[in-house]
Amino acid sequence: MFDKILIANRGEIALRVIRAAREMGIATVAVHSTADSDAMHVRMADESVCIGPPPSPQSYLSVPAIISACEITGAQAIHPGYGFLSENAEFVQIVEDHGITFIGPTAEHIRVMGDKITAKDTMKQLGVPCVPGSDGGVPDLATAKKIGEEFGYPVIIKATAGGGGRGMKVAQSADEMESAFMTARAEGKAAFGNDEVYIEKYLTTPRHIEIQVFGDGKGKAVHLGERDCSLQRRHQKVFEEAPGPCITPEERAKIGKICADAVAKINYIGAGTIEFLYENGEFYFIEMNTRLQVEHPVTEGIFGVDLVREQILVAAGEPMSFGQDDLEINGHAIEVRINAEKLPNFSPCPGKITAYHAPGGLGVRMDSALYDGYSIPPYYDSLIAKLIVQGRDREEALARLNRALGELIVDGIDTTVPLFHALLQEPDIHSGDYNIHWLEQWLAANMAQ
Ligand code: MV4
Repeated sequence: MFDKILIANRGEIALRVIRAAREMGIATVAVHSTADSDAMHVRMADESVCIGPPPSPQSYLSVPAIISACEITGAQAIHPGYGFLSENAEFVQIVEDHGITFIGPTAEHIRVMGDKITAKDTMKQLGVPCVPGSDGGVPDLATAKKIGEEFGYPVIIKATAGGGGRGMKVAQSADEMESAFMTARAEGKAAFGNDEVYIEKYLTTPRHIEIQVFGDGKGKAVHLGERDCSLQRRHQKVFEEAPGPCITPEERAKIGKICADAVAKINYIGAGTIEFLYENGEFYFIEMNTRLQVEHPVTEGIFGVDLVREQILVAAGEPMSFGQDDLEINGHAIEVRINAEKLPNFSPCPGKITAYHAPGGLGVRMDSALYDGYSIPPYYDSLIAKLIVQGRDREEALARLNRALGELIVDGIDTTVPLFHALLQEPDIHSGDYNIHWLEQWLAANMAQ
């Protein structure tokens, strides 16, 4: 096992990794920008290294600075958290070339899943159900129109390098194809330097259901059920839950086995998420994330496992601590993402926290790097806390969420907490009757500016 690991991240996820490492008796190194000298992850780690000025490209994304911090401190492995360098195949290659272990998948798996066409190709080969559409890239408009006729409108044109909803355009009919195709291409080129696109049948009212998988890199893999992450605003998740309110045990076992078998076959190592759209009882693969996700705590809650500990174990070449038969669902968990943002526009709202009190009690987990008197810097993501609640069933989890939100105090800045109080008044949230468009429609109707 490692003696010391470096965490190439900040905020709540850096604390999350430090906590797992500490329980394993592993020393931790925090890295930070000059804007984060007073940040909680720096205080909580055993050691820290300043790696650059506030802008991420010169600090949290600076590969030479992070490799140097590893060498100076003697850290044997790097945990990337999520975001930043977590899905950067070149970074992983450089880390390994320096004799440092990357706590995550191989550079090759990250590369394959980072390109959506190769990801879909791979998953299709492995027997994972995919959205009907083009077989790989679509080279020109004439081919795009043929595919539109073949699968029937509406279709969606997606940039293979796309992400965060960029490089994605819907064509409702043949007349819209030219503009949608050209725009998706241009956005792919501008945002990612890659103009390759593919086409899928557009699913109009799906849910976003993702399957958590975990592999040991030696041909063994398990699934940890699904999360329903349909409640999103501008491709940012807002509220996530496990298990999915509309997924039956039979559906879970079937799609879960397909996913676990697929990643076992490619010797996948560590945590991964296979994203699906779910409509009319069918799962359709869209993407795979090769990292620990923001919403991993809901899965940890219902299965009672520590996914970060497990990531560290397998990265060190040790066996996983559980198999599929050890995994059983207990109750229901919900996470809400609390952002330093001002409603109704969700405009970023950094600043000084003048009073802070975290909720507690049975079934409440608060993952946050906030503290009383902390100043949230303006340079990074606006996520300041994840409130995760668990109950024996969904209604109990929702009641606990309401209770915990009521206990939370974050003074001095605006947060998205009022949004969750409002959502808890909605019958559709209580019945679980929502899809990927529900939140945007609700915001348009209830938060009109
Ligand atoms: C789709 C889709 C409908 N049909 N693909 C959005 C970002 C990327 N992860 C995939 N996305 C979508 N792909 C087909 N064939 C609708 C979306 C989509 C979406 C997906 C998940 C969660 C929220 C969403 C909001 C708008 C569109």
